[in-house]
Amino acid sequence: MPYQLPANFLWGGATADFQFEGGFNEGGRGLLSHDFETDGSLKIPRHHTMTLPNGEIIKPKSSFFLAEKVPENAQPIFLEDEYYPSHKAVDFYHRYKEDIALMAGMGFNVFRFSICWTRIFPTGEEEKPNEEGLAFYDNVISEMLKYGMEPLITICHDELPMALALKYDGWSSRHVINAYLKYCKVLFERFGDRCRYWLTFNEINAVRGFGPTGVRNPDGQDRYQAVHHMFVASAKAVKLGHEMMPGSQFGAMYAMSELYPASSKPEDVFHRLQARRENWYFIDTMGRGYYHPYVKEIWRKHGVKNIKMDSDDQILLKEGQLDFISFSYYRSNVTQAGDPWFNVGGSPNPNLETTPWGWSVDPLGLRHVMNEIYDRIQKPIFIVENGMGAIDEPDQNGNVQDDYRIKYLRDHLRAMADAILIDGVDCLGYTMWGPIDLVSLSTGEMKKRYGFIYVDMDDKGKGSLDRTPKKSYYWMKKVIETKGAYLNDDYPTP
Ligand code: BGP
Repeated sequence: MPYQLPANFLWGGATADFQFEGGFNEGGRGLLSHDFETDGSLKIPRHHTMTLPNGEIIKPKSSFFLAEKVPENAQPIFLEDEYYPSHKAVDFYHRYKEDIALMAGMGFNVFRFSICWTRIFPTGEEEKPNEEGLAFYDNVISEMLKYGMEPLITICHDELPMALALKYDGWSSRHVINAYLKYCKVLFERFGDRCRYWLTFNEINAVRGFGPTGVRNPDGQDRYQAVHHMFVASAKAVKLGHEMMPGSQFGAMYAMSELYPASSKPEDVFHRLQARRENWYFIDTMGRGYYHPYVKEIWRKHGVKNIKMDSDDQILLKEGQLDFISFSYYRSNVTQAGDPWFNVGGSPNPNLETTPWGWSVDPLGLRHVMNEIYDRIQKPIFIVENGMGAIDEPDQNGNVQDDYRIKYLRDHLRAMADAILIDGVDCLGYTMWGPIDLVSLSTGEMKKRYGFIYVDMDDKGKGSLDRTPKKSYYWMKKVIETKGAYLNDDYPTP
């Protein structure tokens, strides 16, 4: 079947504030938990820098997948000999006009970005929002609309005002729901007339650690309690958003790698079902509006004794259901009976090639995931992150010939088109992760690049920060221009 996607299909890119903006102490912005995260690599995990009352420095691991405990009396501290990538990131804060123009040059009709909570409420609890922060996003949105780019706004991308983390133990407290709602209301008031698509949380099924949730003991009981509060916060935001902005569309975003049983042994296949439910837990509850019976078994496995709920929480979940389901897809993994429950994501798929960061490349897995979600929830879906983190070496003229990225994207876009055109999946759009190179979330590196546009900067923030389109930029421009027809075999492929 020829690849030709509907005229209203949304094509674009996706970013997150603390990986992209920089300007961490400008415009009245308050501190985020991420501001205290160092850089790292595949071998050396990123860490927070903190201090104890006796002056001792501690460095808890900041990986958002791992549950690392943070002592109750630890306070964040900046150390002179550490590099903190969020502080400068790649400087979108000062270069947004140039960056948006570059993205518009590829024909993007959507751009997903996240609003930095502490630009709007520096500690999360001020009575009035910070006007300078609102003005920044106002300018960003106006600039996008100038080029016909639809905003897709992530309200909270794995982040929390540091003040809320320290004061309330983050999302383990219901107080944070009120702070989040206050923040949402301001965004809806200011931007609601111009922004239709909203995501309440990013990868809510993956966030566990202190960085994104502010929970110091993110195991079992506390984690699932925090997640319940996030479910309620999301539902309230959706309800409020629908009231304040008729016609608005709400999603939340889930990390959805493909997951296969390691073999056809019944035990492995059943284990896969159970491991997958660790993700369905989030999508089902928010997408269908209620906790399913299987959640009891999940709580039992994680040592959860009791989730405290207010009497109207269940009604809220129902009323604040999502309009669409959005997700990130990068790779596939395998799982087998006996794998520990903290490793629900599985291990790299041995049948596939991997990226330099060990992520298995699996385009068909994307088609499978799209079908799985759509079959289950029967609401439109939106692929809001996908892409290949690779090492790009500019040639002597400063150009990057990234044929490997073109191949990765071509194969994934074809799989996506198959799911839409052959399987009948209702998919609103596709936003490639990091259209302009930005800081990696998992490792804090700069050399793990995703972009169509090269940024001259190294892992320690050195470089001119100049932007240069890569070969993939011109390729993707053609794909968008032809609404996917450029994916057909009659066009040149690398
Ligand atoms: C997702 C996050 C993004 C992003 C992406 C790529 O988990 O939502 O913030 O960074 O993954 O991951 P990484 O940056 O670790 O390569």
